[in-house]
Amino acid sequence: MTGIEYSDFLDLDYEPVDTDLVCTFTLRPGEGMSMEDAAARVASESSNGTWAELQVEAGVTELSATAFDLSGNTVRVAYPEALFEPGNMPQILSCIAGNIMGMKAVDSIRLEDCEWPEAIVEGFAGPQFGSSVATELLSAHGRPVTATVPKPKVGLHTESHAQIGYDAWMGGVDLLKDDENLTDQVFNPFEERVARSLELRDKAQEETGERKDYLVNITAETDEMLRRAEFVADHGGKFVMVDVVTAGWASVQTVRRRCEDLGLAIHAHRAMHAAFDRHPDQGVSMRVLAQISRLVGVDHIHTGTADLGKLENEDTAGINDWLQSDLYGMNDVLPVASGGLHPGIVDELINRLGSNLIIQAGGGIHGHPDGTAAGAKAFRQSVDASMEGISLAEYAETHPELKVALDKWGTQTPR
Ligand code: CAP
Ligand code: MG
Repeated sequence: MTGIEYSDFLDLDYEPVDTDLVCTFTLRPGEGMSMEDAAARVASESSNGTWAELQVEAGVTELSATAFDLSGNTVRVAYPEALFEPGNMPQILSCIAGNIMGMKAVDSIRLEDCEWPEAIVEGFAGPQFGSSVATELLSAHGRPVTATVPKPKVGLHTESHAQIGYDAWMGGVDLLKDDENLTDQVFNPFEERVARSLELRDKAQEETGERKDYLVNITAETDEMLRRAEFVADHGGKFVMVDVVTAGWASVQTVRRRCEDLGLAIHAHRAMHAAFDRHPDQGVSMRVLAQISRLVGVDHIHTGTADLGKLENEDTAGINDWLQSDLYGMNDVLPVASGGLHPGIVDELINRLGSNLIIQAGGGIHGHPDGTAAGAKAFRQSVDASMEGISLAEYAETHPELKVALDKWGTQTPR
């Protein structure tokens, strides 16, 4: 037997090994604590220690985490891979973002970043399609995919909702998307909406010669999500959408498995992410939420608009780079820019984020003075102009829908 106490979890000179999961935390020590004291308690509580000194069997200490690389309010913690159950995201998060988030030893703590070792990555399915949806499932060759969410968010009846989808597809948008809080309500029942929208999608595909599709929000209790995914596949849809934070990571893993059988791509909406990532001192960063999303296997995820939209953003470009970087051969994730976008800021958005992207607009299409069909045209025109390297103002001279949009919204970022 050997004793373990807090000081055993701190080794400022520790050099992580390839098999460690390394997490970067920002923390503010509790009253009367040094950074070293607080960091050691974080490593202890998130691996195999507790407040009391313990006598443990030989071998147990091999599972201990080590706090190291302390600088200002930042510390890195290395976790040995044997601490984790392969493929179990809730278990991993109960370690690295669990009790430590509320311990008195820290006034605040935020999980900023993770460096994932190969063995942990291999335990997860990862995205089935990732960026390849743009050309494998849609006709977006060499340009961003475009998407639209009907507004108002909820309240539209099935026929009007589907008709808005049709108008948007006809105007040049690739994807119709359900809003995050539209699932199966009385005013717009799930099955009717899916059946009718996919019928109109087929019509729009025939009429435009472009592949079109529908991001169907299946968010619900897990078994019900699986049933809804099957319904989408049975009706010829190729995409489902899940509110991944509110639904929970374990349920996304289950949905991912079924979507492989069904050949469906998963669009991740991140509603509620800001409860974790908005406070700069506390919680879990969007970067880490995006990493988790890639591991559990979503194909697209909302990552913000690089400060061009209506919502607060955290380092959209850096997160997108991570989503598209190499991760032991795991597929990438196609990032989604959304929230307050309209034609007048699309060129700058592409400038900041590149074109391997889904660009999504609700109000910026349906709020067009001449309605959805014109709004969709204006939106697509703004994408085409940006890809051709022509200024929006110049393109608008020969594209009246874009001109009307620019006259209305200019190049302002809405609030
Ligand atoms: C956008 C949106 C999306 C947000 C989500 C909305 O509508 O449908 O849910 O983009 O935020 O409900 O606000 P608008 P994020 O185009 O009308 O703004 O993408 O940052 O996760
Ligand atoms: Mg929405």
